[in-house]
Amino acid sequence: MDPIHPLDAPPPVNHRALFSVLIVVVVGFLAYQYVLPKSRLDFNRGDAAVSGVTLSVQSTTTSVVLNNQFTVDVVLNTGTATVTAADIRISFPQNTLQPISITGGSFLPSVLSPGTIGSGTASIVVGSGTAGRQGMGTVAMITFRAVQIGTATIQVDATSQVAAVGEPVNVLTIRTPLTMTVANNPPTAELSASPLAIKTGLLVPVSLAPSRLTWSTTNATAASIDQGVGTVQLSGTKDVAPSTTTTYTLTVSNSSSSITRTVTVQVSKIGDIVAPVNTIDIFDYNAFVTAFINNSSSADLDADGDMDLFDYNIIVTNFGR
Ligand SMILES: [Ca+2]
Ligand SMILES: [Ca+2]
Repeated sequence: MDPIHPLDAPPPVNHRALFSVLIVVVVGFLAYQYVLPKSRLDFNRGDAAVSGVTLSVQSTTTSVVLNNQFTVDVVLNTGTATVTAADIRISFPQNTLQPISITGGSFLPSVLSPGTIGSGTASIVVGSGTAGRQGMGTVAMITFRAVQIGTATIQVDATSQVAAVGEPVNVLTIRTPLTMTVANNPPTAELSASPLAIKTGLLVPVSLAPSRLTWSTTNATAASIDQGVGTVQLSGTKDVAPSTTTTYTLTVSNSSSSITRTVTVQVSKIGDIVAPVNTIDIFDYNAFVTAFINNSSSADLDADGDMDLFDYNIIVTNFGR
């Protein structure tokens, strides 16, 4: 027989190929209907306990100045859970931190129980709304005023609870506190001298006053001045009569920090009227005599209001020194 089919006959049906396609379709349908949904169900059922669910107190800084306010965040990390709600309970040292406010954060935006804050404790209950949340975000913000120098640890209480999809019990496993340091205000200080320039010499009349240092401070617990002055009150005055130009440094401190302030008392020789400075020579003598003739007050070297032989005595006694 001729195995060649006539040209006008239909092509032979490939039964084996059709059967293979049918098998693939049936297996795929069965897998879609039963196997894949079951595996998804197993995944969602959460047979293994969730882990890594953390409430932590966080802040951009761990130091605050006394009497200032600061805000910390309570941050939830959902770990492997899908979180729907959190009952957040915080404790803090009431001697150090004055409570101001607690509000809910954006991560669990529904406030289920309004925030309450009092001496040493704060709490709020927040929920996710229509769907659980995964990831990490702020669930509460707490504002305090620091009222005592020292350290203050803000704790997430063990009574805090977190609820998650598929979990009938509290899933909170990690609670992380935050320790803030309350520091004193930095001290401030002012230091001045009057007059800023004094005269000295072999013959220094009593009427030529020394320079008076005057200082004041705020937030300080200790103060001292160098150049032999030593420990001083937190504000006060002290007369000084250095023999040469001298810079005085006031050092002021408290438990947090210290600062310094300086002032320079210029000292020149009595009778040194004109340049060169600190040399009493014929030009100073000339300036004195000229002022004396003109009855100028610049000839009153001992500053007693009179221009007389005592002024003349000063310049001749110190001449050449
Ligand atoms: Ca001179
Ligand atoms: Ca005089």
